[in-house]
Amino acid sequence: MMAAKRISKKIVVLGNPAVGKTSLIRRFVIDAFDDKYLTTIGAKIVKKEVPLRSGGAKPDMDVTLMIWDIAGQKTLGNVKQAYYRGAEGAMIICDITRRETLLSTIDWIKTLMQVTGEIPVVLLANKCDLMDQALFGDKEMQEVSNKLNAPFLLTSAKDGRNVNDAFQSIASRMVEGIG
Ligand code: G3D
Ligand code: MG
Repeated sequence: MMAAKRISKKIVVLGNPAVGKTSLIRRFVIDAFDDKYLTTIGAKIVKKEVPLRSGGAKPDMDVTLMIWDIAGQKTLGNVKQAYYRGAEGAMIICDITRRETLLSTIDWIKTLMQVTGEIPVVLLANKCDLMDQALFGDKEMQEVSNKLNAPFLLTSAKDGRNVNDAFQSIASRMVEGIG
């Protein structure tokens, strides 16, 4: 059996303040870089390897995700271009309890793609453990998902629902080169 091919990919995690970006990354990542990797552009970078196994249909791959998190509570306007540069995939997060966070996702992705061009994106509606407080549902998610050409998942950094699947999804889309 051939060894899995190893590749490394930068992804950026985007979305309005307090949607749960850092919490989702923490839930997913075990192997975190030290805080000294906080860059001068205000990004915290952690890495995690994601195994992609197709059961023989395609070659196995181990994708090391270099996951860039926005440090602090930066908004779209003051995220530096260097944060986006070189990104090969993006996770865009909104919070089901705040409707404006869903609408903002389109602006985040536009700004990103002005720097990166078309890259694979996954849309996450986080805090799905708070479904009783949801201010939008699948229909609105589907509309934004279509606009962004990105699949969407309901996630919870609190109970862990779909967190692994979300990172698996972006990893496999990047490897398949789906724009
Ligand atoms: P950010 O990195 O996008 O700014 P954070 O967001 O990860 O810092 O999360 C912001 C707040 O939302 C935190 O609460 C965090 O605990 C909470 N949160 C994140 N994800 C979830 C989730 O899936 N479910 C619930 N219920 N809460 C979540 P605090 O109170 O610490 O500010
Ligand atoms: Mg954060």
